[in-house]
Amino acid sequence: MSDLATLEKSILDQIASAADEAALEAVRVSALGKKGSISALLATLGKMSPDERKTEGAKINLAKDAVTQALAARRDVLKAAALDARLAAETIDVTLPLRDAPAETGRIHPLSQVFDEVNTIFADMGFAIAEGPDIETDDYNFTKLNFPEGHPAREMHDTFFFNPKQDPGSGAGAGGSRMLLRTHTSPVQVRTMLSQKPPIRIICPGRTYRIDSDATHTPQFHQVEGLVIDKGSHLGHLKWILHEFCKAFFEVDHINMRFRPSFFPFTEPSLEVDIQCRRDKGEIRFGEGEDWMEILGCGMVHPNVLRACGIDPDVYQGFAWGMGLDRITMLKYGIADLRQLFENDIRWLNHYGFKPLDIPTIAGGLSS
Ligand code: 2U9
Repeated sequence: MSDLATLEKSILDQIASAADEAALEAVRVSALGKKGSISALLATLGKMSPDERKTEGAKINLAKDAVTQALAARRDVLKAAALDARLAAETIDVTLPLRDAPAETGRIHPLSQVFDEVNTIFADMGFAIAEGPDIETDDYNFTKLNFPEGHPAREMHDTFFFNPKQDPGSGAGAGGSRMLLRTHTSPVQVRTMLSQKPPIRIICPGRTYRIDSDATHTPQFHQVEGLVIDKGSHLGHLKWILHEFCKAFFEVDHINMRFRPSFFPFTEPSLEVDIQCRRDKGEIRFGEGEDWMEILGCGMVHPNVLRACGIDPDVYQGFAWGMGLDRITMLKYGIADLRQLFENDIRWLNHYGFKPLDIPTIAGGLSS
């Protein structure tokens, strides 16, 4: 056997026994690469006589073609084998039990769900949602809302005040710059009135703080307040809005409401609102029964408040309301103890919480 025939046979044997594509590539490089054995033979042609080059060149090129074809054929075989191996390794067991999809895991806290429900109802009526900081000035939290100096709600037992600034003139009353944790979301309405021209239609949901801690109070709680300012706003509009809200929130077609006179510094007249209900073995039903339950406070915005916020009370009037979200969450979802809302007990949350995709909509039903 000639040297060329021996070399060709040796290369074809290596190709046939290459176990994978990487081994095959190594054989290709050792034969046809720049420093490969066949390339080296081709390089010898330059030194041969023209006749010798013709015969030897044809032989070497035949060997090169045979090697090239064998490489291509083996590559196809190895590729197909690699694909078969991958398909075999990646088969899935369709009988395995399903894992919870991400959208099914975790639960939305009932309070968060109620925030979404309330926002959805008022947004559907055309209200914008306004937010503001939890840390406020005495001025925005009290003074601009017509709380007279020395009003009990300003006292230390109600309000979380921050330390006064070093300047002795920055106490609670002096300039109203002393910082505090807002005791209601009303400063958000103040900020809105100072920055926007009427008509204004906003709701202000958020966290609020008071120094109060017992079975029915937590130092941090949640409110939603509403404000409408326009030239012809009146108590009839307020009554309609609250009536529609209560029906939508408690998901009943009919509800009786009772408006009782009350007092708040920021509204005149001021009213407290009860809804009719039936208490039955620890369960409460709305839209029926003989009992009344207080759920919110409201009134016409006091002219002093409008004036303090840059709105002329001789041109504009408005109404506002406020309600505690923790309480209406407990009422709607049958939660017996307020403190459960704040405990972050995962077992409780799995029971009372909502699925992440149960997003409340007016059309789709709020809690269904
Ligand atoms: C501005 C003017 C008026 C907001 C109002 C109430 C009545 C009210 C309580 C309900 C339960 C607070 O969480 S609670 O204890 N709130 O009764 N809130 S009117 O009136 C405003 C607000 C802002 C500028």
